[in-house]
Amino acid sequence: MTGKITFTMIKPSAFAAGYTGNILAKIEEGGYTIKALKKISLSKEQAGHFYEMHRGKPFYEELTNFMSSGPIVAAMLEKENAVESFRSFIGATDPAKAEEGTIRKLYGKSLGENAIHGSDSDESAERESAFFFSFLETT
Ligand code: 3AN
Repeated sequence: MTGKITFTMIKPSAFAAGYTGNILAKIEEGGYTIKALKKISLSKEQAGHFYEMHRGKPFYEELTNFMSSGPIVAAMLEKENAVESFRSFIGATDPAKAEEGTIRKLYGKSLGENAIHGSDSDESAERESAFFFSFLETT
């Protein structure tokens, strides 16, 4: 049984480029309901906490520097089979390999600056949503 909730972030490069409106519109057109939404800036320490599972990997420094380089937009989304469907909806991690028409293909620049995040499991979706949103913000 898979859950109905996933978590996403519009990354600093996509926010700075002014793609937020287009990306949110595409997400809604894709059938995802926005359950919670906020624009926020992460400190490097907070970004490090969010990406804890990648600590020690070669790209961890680059990733946490980038994710704390400017505002992001965080959202909790609802749809059947949310995690899996949203990951294919946004496209492959590397925008160069992402399917035509996906958010990462349209708005991503590189493996690091790939426009948008999508949770990789129901457990991650829950943890990541709780990282950004309180109970009151999701009801
Ligand atoms: P995804 O976000 O598609 O689940 P992961 O979990 O492999 O991808 O990686 C987490 C984040 O780390 C990605 N969103 C991507 O921006 C970044 N990342 C992954 N691999 C690299 C890399 N080789 N160089 C720079 N950033 C990377």
